[in-house]
Amino acid sequence: MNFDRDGRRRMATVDLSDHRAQLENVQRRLLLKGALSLGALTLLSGCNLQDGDAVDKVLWAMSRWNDRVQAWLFSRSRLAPTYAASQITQPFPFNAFYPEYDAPDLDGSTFRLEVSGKVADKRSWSLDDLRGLPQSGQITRHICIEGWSAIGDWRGVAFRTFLERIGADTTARYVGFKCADKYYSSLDMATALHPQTLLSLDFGDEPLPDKYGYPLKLRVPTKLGFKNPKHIAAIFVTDDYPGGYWEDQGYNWFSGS
Ligand SMILES: Nc1nc2c(c(=O)[nH]1)N[C@H]1C(S)=C(S)[C@@H](COP(=O)(O)O)O[C@H]1N2
Ligand SMILES: [Mo]
Repeated sequence: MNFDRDGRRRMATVDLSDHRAQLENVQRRLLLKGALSLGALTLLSGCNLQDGDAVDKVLWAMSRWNDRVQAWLFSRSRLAPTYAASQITQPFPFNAFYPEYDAPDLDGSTFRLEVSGKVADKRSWSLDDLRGLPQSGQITRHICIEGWSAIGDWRGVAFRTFLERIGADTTARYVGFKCADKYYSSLDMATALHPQTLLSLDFGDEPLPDKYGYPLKLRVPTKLGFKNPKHIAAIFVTDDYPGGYWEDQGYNWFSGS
């Protein structure tokens, strides 16, 4: 805007046609910038993102890109730290998308773990079948995205051993988990095969208590707590991205710890 000597406004007579493309470009960039900071704000304030929203699309694309970079950086041989028995957190915290008194109370005698997808042997497994496989244990730190961590003692079957027994196609991309409480999650195959990924039946010397995932929990010390499904009812091997309960609400899927 220009002003004449008396302070009155005078319209600029610049021909904008030369600049139109450039202006549109700037406008687009500002729009994107606005969308990103709005997205960041939405994340910080914990609001739900709307379906089909442009902000949502940008953020999901970023998160998927982030997954690829993390998978690439992830070392198959890197081990999570282990701890002494004296360092175990007492009492170990409970967490789920419901209060502790709603934890499923399952009957171990009739329990069968279902297996499906890209595997050679789809027969289901009883708890005795699983206890018949070689057992091992770990004392590791569970880290919850909500801001707490605790050291626990999980024992059971190396998940790699289980995948070998069912003849899993280990060139498939994902292993998915369906839980008795409607929770679900999934892992990249490299993490499923990681030496510390454990199909856990026991917490210390005892079968997993209800609140910690009876009768089966996948213990993944290289991942955040929400990628450690409790009360596992079914396992499937697939190339189709299975997502997860929190993953589908925007938690980053890879979530290494
Ligand atoms: N089936 C099931 N598994 C689950 C959850 C859940 O709500 N249901 N919550 C996850 C989250 S966010 C955390 S932190 C851990 C908590 O495990 P804990 O109760 O043994 O501490 O379980 C994970 N696995
Ligand atoms: Mo968590």
